[in-house]
Amino acid sequence: MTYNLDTIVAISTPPGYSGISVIRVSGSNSLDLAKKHFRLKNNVSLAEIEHRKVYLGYFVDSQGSPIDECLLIYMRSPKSYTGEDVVEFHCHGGSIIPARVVEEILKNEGLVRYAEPGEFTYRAFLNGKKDLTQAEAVESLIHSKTYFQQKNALKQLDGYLGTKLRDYFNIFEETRLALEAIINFPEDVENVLINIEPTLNEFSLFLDELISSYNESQPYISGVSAIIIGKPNVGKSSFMNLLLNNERVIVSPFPGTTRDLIEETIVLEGIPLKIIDTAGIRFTNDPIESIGIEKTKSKLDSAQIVFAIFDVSDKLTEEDREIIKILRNKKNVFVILNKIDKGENIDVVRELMEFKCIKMSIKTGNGFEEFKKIFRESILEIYSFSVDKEFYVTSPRHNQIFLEMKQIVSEIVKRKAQTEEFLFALNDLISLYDRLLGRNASEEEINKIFSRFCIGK
Ligand SMILES: Nc1nc2c(ncn2[C@@H]2O[C@H](COP(=O)(O)OP(=O)(O)OP(=O)(O)O)[C@@H](O)[C@H]2O)c(=O)[nH]1
Ligand SMILES: [Mg+2]
Repeated sequence: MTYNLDTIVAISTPPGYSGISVIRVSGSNSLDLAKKHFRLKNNVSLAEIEHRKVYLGYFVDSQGSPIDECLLIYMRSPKSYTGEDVVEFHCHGGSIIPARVVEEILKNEGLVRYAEPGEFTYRAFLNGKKDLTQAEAVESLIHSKTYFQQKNALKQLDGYLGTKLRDYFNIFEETRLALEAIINFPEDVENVLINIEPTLNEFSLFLDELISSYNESQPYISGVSAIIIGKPNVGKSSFMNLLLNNERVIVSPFPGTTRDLIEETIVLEGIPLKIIDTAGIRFTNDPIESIGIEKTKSKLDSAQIVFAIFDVSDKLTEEDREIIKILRNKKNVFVILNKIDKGENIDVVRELMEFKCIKMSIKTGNGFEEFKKIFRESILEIYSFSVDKEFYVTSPRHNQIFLEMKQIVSEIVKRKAQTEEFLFALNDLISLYDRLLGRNASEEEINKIFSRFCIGK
């Protein structure tokens, strides 16, 4: 994407039936376009449009015929999202109106063109309204799947990273200037004492915190892989359905119903789970079912969490014992003693005591709340998430920069401050900070970030 001064337009709300739809225009022709396409209720067009005032009227085509009743808001440069003159038409949604509004605006050839994906935010970044981490936060916020992600993205949007690092980097910058003077003009500069070590040490601790927060946030961002296993007919697909809260997987009273792997993504207690329902593990001559069982075993190897289901109302079979053996080699196992509504065989409970067990009736939903509670507590323990940090790094790009900063800092604290080597290292550190905020990020890097955006953002 290259920046030019074209005025751009796009629909900023998703397509489809909705109460309202927002059409956003940004650039120097916005105000003229608003004057041309907006009429007040009494059919009078506005000679002057005030900054940040809401007008009720009509969006009209070039002949002055109304297309929709709408609200108009004008935000004068630089006090707008993009930093340019911005006009928003809040029209009704649906398949016709937003498209017609844009179509009419685009008929003003040479004055306006359709925006590229992410172009509004890109302009906000180039006009200094947002640093790169804040621009990235817009995308994270929109695509948040969990409250965790949303909460962090909002802090990032607020400029958390830039603000937290600014104080350190002001000191690094001053030090760099002083060092340059000392090294380049030793005669002219009085002996200045550079004592940057305490700041570096403190900064190093802060980096540790950021880096560990990234590792901790990963399960909450990319999700955790989970698998449901058990012999045929114990209720695996019923459990998957309960988690999905719908009838996605076929359930039947006949063993062997699920023959292939069924994969879904759900959010369970704030954790995104990529969860697989499997064919029951048993000894079978059916070649198709055997393939399913082989696949189950291989998926089981890579799964981070296992939900193993047993029928607590019946006796354990050879197949159950096979599964118990497998479970002994797995971490993060949740054993579900299902069909408690049909009765409880105390031998089953005893044989499975070594695992974290939850008695349940998947059919009636009894025990599901208890299951979720145990799941939540264990997950917090497994992913060391007990201390709530102020902020979690969630972007791999940010984490990579912090790792590189950490490496430089670890090396320079060992060096003497008054040397050229120290100055070079300090330069590298500062240029990483600039890269983080997008001040000297490569065009390729910037394009990669904004290509993830959708039109209208
Ligand atoms: N009574 C009772 N029946 C249940 C319970 N959970 C599941 N079932 C029944 O058990 C039968 C098998 O359920 P499924 O969910 O298909 O079991 P599965 O483990 O996926 O079976 P396969 O795919 O064949 O391996 C169905 O008739 C369910 O209605 C429960 O808690 N209590
Ligand atoms: Mg099944």
